[in-house]
Amino acid sequence: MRNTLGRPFAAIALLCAASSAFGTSFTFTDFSNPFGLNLIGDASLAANRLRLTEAEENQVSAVWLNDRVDVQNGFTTSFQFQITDRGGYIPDWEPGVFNNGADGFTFTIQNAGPSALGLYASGIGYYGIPNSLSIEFDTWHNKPSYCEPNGNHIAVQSLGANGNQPEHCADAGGAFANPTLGIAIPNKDMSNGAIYDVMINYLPGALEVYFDNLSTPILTVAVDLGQKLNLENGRSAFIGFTSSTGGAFENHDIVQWSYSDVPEPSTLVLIGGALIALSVRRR
Ligand SMILES: [Ca+2]
Ligand SMILES: [Ca+2]
Ligand SMILES: [Ca+2]
Repeated sequence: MRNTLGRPFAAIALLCAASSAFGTSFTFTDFSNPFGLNLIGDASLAANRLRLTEAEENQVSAVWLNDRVDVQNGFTTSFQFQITDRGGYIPDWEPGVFNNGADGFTFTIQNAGPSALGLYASGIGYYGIPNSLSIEFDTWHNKPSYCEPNGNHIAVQSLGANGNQPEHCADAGGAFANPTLGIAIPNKDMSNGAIYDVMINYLPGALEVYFDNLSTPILTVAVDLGQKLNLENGRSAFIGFTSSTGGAFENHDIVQWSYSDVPEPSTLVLIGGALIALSVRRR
């Protein structure tokens, strides 16, 4: 619930993307100006937020940054989400369990393309996207074949270059291996209408996911994106969000989002040189 992104910025969303030589860094303090974003499917803007899906049946969306970013360099990304107005179908296979509202959203890294879109409902908008890794914030307990622990979990999902899958176990028929690299159960209800903070940190070999508590990761997964996925030039991919609803639904809103490459020492020197050059030119 803390706003770790700090001081209130101007209302206009700010996108600062330097050339790849200097890394990529941007902050959307809100989404009044969605410059640089590709909204696909049912994604929309509502009250200066990125509304991945609204509280209606059978929605599916993706939102990608227009240009690939160098993820393999390492990055940190932070966002706030809020899930509201849950409703629709209530599951009948786990009586007494409060699980209405669906299906959740993901932060996804993919090199399938700038218009990639997965399946709705249990697919959370990432099911089927090849060459992807998704961190799902899953708010619906799908039937037992999905091996889901409940209707409120966070998981890291990838099948490498193959189409991604939302299950948390291998296919019984051998069609796919277990896509789950890690899974955690938050002790707070992600759909309760609160604004939650998320931070995701990656360095080659380790991906950390923080939820609500930004000092201790809820999930740490051993993964090297450059080995797991076919990245562009071995380094770059599209990043963004996916989401869906099914017979049950809720608003999935991203309130703000920031991203930054972890600069390499040589890049820091280059940035220093560029800033000096800029200050000289402006005199
Ligand atoms: Ca739910
Ligand atoms: Ca799941
Ligand atoms: Ca689910």
